[in-house]
Parts: sequence; structure tokens; C-alpha cells
Amino acid sequence: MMKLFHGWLSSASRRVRLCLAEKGIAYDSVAIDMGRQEHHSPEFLAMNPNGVVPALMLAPGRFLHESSTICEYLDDIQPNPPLRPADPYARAVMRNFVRWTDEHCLPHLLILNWSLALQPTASQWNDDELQAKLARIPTAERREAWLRIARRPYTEEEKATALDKLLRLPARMEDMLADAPWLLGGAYSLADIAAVPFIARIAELAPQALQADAHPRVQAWWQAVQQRPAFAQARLERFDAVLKARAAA
Ligand SMILES: N[C@@H](CCC(=O)N[C@@H](CS)C(=O)NCC(=O)O)C(=O)O
Repeated sequence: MMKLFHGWLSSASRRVRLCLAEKGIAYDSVAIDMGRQEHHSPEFLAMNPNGVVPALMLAPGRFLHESSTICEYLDDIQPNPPLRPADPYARAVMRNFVRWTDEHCLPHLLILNWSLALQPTASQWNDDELQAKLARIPTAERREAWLRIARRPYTEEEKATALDKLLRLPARMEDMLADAPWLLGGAYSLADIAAVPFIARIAELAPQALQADAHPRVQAWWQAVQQRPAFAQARLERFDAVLKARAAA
């Protein structure tokens, strides 16, 4: 059976869980504790050299990383229900949208999420601990992000700007939903799945952005997403509830 190494709160992991659930593919779940940098261990880096979740183990020694790649792989090996348009042009449009969410949503959500979930722990590390932890991070971009939350927390202004930028997603989706219920037309696709984790966080951080007077089509889309059985199976639990439960544990 496949094994998914993931984070419960991670948007990229949520995307893969949503896809696995839509496909009805059974898998073993291995939750990675990012507060303990389990994803920077040599064992994890052997699965995903970028040192980020998720990673999917297909068989011993056979791994995949990058949530968008993993989702396309799952659609290849389990074509039903199809989650990509058959038409090559529509498929290319889908890939560009997914890429846009990777480049324009994830970095902004990172600022908001890490400030809540990882900063309390990272800010406690002494300089030696911090240097040792930074040395294990394979990319300069994420080393900088960890350094920020450990020593120079994102300011309120930076967080407000990040939220503003994240809110370009519902605006963009409102246009895409002009003629059909799903982002690429009549069928739910990997484009919708790419957006779901970000809209789920926007529903928590800025619920007004999903109201009918702001983005009525996105509101209807979000209601329809939440009614899909796969949505419940993927367990996109509220961020604050998960953090509270972790603190209590
Ligand atoms: N492009 C990657 C992004 C993966 C990613 O950034 N994962 C985040 C969680 S959403 C992560 O592992 N963060 C921890 C870190 O960077 O140390 C994908 O889609 O798989």
C-alpha cells in the first residue's frame, strides 16, 4: 500500500489527501511533525530532497514529491473518476492555474500559518540549536523562512500584505466560475483541488471574502466542495482547533 508522509495543516499535503480521497485510493498515513523538523531528517530528504511535505512512497525506494506531480500521477494510475480534462488545451490551462496557486498563494499562506504554528517553538531555540537546524534545510528560501520565524517574526504589516495577496485567489476564481460550477467547467478537477486548501484557510482567516456580496460564485463553489464525501475524508480541520488540541496534548 502507498504511504503518504504529510502534515495535517499543510496545504500541499491537503491537496494530495483530497485527491487520494476522490480516487478512493487507500494509503497509510504518516504525519510529519514540522515543529520537530522531521522533514529535514536524512530519511525524509531521501524521499523528498526539497525537505517539504508531502512525499508519497509508492514502494520501498520509490518516492514522489511535489503535490501537483503526485496528483497527476494518481490520476494516471487511477483514471476514475477523471480529475483532469481530456482536452490538451484545458489540461494546460489547469496546469497553469495549479502553478499559479503554488507560486502566488502558498508563499503568502506560509507567512500566516508559520507565524501561528511554528514561531512559538522556533523562537525558543538558542543560537546553536538554530544554526544546527538551519544547516539541515536543503533550500535557501526555506532556510530564510525558518530564520524569520525564529529571530525576525513577520510583522503585522507583512501578515496583512500576505492576506491581501492571498485574497487574489477568490477574485481570480470568481472570474473562472462565470459560466460553470467548477473552475474548468462542468467537472471537478485538479484545479479545484489545488484551490481547496487555500479557500479553506481563507474561510477561517477572512470569511467575508467568501460571502455572497464579495464573491457569490466562490461561495457556491465552496459549499459544493464541502458537500463532496472526499472533503470530509481528507480531514481539512480548522487550523485553530488543531493547534489548540496540540497545545493541550
Ligand atoms: N511545491 C511543494 C510545496 C510543499 C511545501 O511547501 N510544503 C510545506 C507545507 S504546505 C512544508 O513542508 N513546509 C515546511 C518547511 O518548508 O519547512 C508541493 O506542492 O509539494
